[in-house]
Amino acid sequence: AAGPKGKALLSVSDKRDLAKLAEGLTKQGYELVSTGGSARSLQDSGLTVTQVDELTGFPEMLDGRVKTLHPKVHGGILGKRKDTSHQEALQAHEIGLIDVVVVNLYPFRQTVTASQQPSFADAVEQIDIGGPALIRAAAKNHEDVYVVVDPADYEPLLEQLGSDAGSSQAQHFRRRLAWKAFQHCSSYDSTVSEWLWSQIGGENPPPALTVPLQFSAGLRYGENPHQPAAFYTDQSLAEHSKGGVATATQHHGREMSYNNYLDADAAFSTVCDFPDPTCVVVKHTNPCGVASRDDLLEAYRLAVRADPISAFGGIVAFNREVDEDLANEIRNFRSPTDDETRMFYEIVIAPSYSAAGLERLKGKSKTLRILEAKARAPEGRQLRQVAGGWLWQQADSLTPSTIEFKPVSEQQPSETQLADLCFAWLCVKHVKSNAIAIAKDRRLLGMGSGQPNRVKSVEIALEKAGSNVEDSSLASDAFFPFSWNDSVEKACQAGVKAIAHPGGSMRDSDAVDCCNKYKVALVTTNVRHFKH
Ligand code: 93A
Repeated sequence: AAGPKGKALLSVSDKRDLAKLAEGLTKQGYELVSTGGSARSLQDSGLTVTQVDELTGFPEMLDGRVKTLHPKVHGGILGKRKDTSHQEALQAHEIGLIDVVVVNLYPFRQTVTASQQPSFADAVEQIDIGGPALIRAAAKNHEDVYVVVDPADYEPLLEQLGSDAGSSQAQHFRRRLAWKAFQHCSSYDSTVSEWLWSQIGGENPPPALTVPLQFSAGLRYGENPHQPAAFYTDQSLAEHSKGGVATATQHHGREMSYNNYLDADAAFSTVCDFPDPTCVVVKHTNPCGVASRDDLLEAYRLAVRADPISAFGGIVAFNREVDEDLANEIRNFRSPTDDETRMFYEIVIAPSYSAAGLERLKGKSKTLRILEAKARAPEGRQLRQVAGGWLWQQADSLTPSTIEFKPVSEQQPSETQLADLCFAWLCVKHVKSNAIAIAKDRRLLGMGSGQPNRVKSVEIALEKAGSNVEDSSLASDAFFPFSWNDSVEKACQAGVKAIAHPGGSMRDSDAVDCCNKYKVALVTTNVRHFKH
């Protein structure tokens, strides 16, 4: 017979805190009903529990595929308490009411994202059917039933059960539980669907998108203080392909802000694209300092000097371990424009830190955010929101190693110039369009970003490069349009000696003529790197 308060059905894979909850329920007068493994775990804790097959009069069958899928279970959950015909039907079929349903599902995500990949059949076996049916039934009938999917809700549940079930507060609580319950099922189904999509080769574009997003953290605010904001992680990522800012570890500093996430992501994705030891400084998602050197410390010095004013308050990213010497340098570096001021950064992000390096860096300031992140290849989906919809694209995974730099001018680029062009090309890929990058000797000298006309971006990049522009190389993220004679000629006149652009403009030959006039090497790449 049911306890004086009613029946509670417990069927969980994650058995965390289960005994504590069950004890609380028993104390309050609930009879416990449970499936095989959950029942065993409760009995081991010395609790009295009814097996679900006793309740249904039907054995668990098909290797557990059918355990709770039975009218004695679902009738007891779904029957409306205040509906006489429902109550009569339940009585006629000797179905007892179930008032509390506590379920969490087979660990499907953990199974398919484990470093040890399961077989297809083993993964399929982890698709929970009866569990979601229980959760959905209880959530639908939340007017009368409490449904709990998250161990964090066990305590609040026990508290609520101790007070008036008819109060508006209790009703609000049950609605909240129901909302969470459907979230749980929906995220679960998204994971199953994403996995099946990957198993059939990831047909592109996916005809339907179901990204299982998991709440990760509330943020103080969004881009501006009047905008509420939060951070969600993508649960579909396989453990072995995790990486990037979303799975970074924060060792030190103030909590991450909305803009911090965007900037740290821009900085780390850029730096991870470079093959040699590299430092990238980002401000407002644009790389304003980039340098590659065999010595990471030297790369850091050069990257910051590219544009020290912009670097102040920026994000510094590395693609190699930060050691003690480098940490000391970051700590003590003075602004090259003002000897009195030590450089201030929002974030340092790197794939690893030596123990001493991390300690030194922590000493720079209380607020400096120190992040450790695994590199993440720019593969897979990219989603962006527009009013009323979402855009999907494959991430831009092209790097100079897969691009042919084809000379089209009389002047052929030297080996050094080709290397500089590759470097500038990698920089320009990560700069907002219209993007121009000027580089020399594996170092960014100047960049122009986000200007609505390309000539302006060229002017800004040249101005930033200043007197260093002599013998440098310039990359343009898209071809020079009709205004080529402004852009190309300005660069040539300033002293740029090699230029790379995608080519493909109707006026391409004009750009070639201009370069020939100034004895500048022009190469085309046949690919472009718009970044909007
Ligand atoms: O195989 S199922 O889809 N068939 C069912 O009828 C069923 N009922 C509950 N899986 C089912 N469950 C799931 O079993 C629950 O969602 C829970 O995750 C798990 C608990 O099993 P046990 O108590 O045996 O450990």
